[in-house]
Amino acid sequence: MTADQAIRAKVQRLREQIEDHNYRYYVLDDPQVPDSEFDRLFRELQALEAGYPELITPDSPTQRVGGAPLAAFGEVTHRVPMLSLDNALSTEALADFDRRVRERLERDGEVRYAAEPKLDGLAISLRYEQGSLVQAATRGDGTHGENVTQNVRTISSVPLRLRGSDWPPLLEVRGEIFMPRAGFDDLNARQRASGDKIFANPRNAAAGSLRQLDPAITASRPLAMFCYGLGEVDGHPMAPTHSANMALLRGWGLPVSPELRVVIGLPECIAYFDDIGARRAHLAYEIDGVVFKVDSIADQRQLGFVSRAPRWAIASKFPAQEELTVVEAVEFQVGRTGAVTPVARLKPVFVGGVTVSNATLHNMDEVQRKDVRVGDTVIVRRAGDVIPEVVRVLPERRPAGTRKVELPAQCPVCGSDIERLEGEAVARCSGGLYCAAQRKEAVKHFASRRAMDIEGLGDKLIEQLIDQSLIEDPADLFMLQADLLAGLERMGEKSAANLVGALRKARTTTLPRFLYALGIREVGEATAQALARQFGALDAIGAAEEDTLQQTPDVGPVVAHHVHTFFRQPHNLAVINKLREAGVDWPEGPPAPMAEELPLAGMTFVLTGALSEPRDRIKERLSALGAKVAGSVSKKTDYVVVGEDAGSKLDKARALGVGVLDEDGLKRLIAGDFAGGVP
Ligand code: 5U1
Repeated sequence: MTADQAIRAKVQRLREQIEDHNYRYYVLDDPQVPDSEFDRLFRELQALEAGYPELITPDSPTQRVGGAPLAAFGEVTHRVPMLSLDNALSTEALADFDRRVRERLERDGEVRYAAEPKLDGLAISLRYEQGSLVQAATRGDGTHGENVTQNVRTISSVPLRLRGSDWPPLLEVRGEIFMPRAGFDDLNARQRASGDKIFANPRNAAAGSLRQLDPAITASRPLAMFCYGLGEVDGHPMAPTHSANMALLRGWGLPVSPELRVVIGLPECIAYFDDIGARRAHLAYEIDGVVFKVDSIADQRQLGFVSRAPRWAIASKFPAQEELTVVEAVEFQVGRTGAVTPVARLKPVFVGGVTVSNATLHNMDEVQRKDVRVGDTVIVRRAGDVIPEVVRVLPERRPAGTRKVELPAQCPVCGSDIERLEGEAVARCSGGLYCAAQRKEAVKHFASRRAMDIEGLGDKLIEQLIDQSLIEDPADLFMLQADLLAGLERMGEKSAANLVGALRKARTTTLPRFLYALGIREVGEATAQALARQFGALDAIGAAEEDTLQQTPDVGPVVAHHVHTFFRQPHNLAVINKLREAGVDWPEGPPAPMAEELPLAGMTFVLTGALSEPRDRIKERLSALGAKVAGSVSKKTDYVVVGEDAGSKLDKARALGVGVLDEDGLKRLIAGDFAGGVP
């Protein structure tokens, strides 16, 4: 084969692969590879076609927007085409975009951009005539989409009629239909329970739910929508900027991203991208980047389009969150409470901005459900700071001779029997503190920031201390001498002396921290605080019977049972005595007033923005006064406490009429005249 023929063959092969993936992704809603793999093939084809433009054909996947419409839905023609976006995969690419925009506009100063997250969903066009929703259509190939009106009407966030009366008589809005994470998890749990298909990610779940021929099925699926653009508009002037247009849409009752902001120039674009990237894992829905649009509509007109994408917008993408790799081994890790977790050891792969070589398989039910085997090619996913996980296996790539993964009968660390109780997903090593793995995890938990907060005592050091039998339990930590510590790996005299100082300091603690540090099953920080408040003293908690323990707010029979059992184990009591003898101490007192008598009892706070103290400390203080601290704002929230750069939570508080306090206001509230009630 000549070099020319080889290139032609390569181009042809790439087109076939892309078409095949496109068909599975867009038509069957059943992709075989992650987006990153598809993007890679697409970019490879684009690069080859750029080098050999004579090979470009009108039917190349690079020359069209999306997949073919499903035959069963009616076809809709988009009079104003539905565009797609060019991608920027690096800061340099974003800077190039900004430079091109400024050059084309012959602008000396900075450009104003509208910025918002790029949702991982399905593009949609809604047509309102005289204020009523008359049609909803998918993008399809950009000019012809599918008529999914009946299905979209079932999405509660899409208004069937616009609010007010100053809207254009003809208004087409474009946006994204998506499935929030919580809804996705619920849907998959329901699908699993009924033995139906499990969706690989919220995007596929949204697409699969919208493309149902029976609208009753769509109605049962938790879909949502945000609007991000306009199509055909007639009979009424719109605003001169994109951001103002979005504000108009919002006013007419259409959902628009609460994260939409106007940013000025490249540095603010980058700051916005970084901020959304940092908050990405905590958003209620999945996003895969940020879209920047030139805000001025006049500037947008001047910039125009190139084939399928506008010159005035760009999608800045986050690094891929899903990648393909191979399972090299499946091992079993033992946690603090003895839980035995299967872990896939992977051929290292760069995903979501880091190299991943391990992924959790959660428990044996998951291993069996996903049927992960050594040698399998798998999709691994890493979202934000979440632990990487195996999404699914690619069965067509399974080599011959693989075997199902079995739960070992004995603990891989201490050899004790592994038990799996009837009806429980989790298997446990029965070795207790005999098991070095459980001891290591117990000591790590004991020393952690929210427990005894022993500065400088990292995981690696704890592992050395246990492996070399220098400590048996947390109490032994307080006997450690600087000269012994200085001889350990990665330790010097200075860090050893610092650690001894930190241990001395950590001896004085609080009862809630000490209780939490003990690592009693199901006793998190909030429960430890509640128990400490209820009983006032450790011995009183240890002596309490299960029904007395249950009188503590939020302590049910399971927690009460774990606490009761813990204090009936002689080895636990021995460790507590040893800790007391080593000088670990905390103030005790009489039982606190009943929870409902506390000054902030029954109140719910939400903390947001950059606060001057760690959130944990503020949370601790509010809990001690009887308040709850929630993660999101709702009508039930009493106060949102705002620090600097507070974002969407502050907006939501205002929208719902929830009280807003700055830190001074909170201090006044805490220190204030409770007898007179709270402001
Ligand atoms: N957030 C957002 N996503 N998204 C997708 N904005 C946005 N704009 C788009 C697309 C395809 O297109 C514009 C050119 C209207």
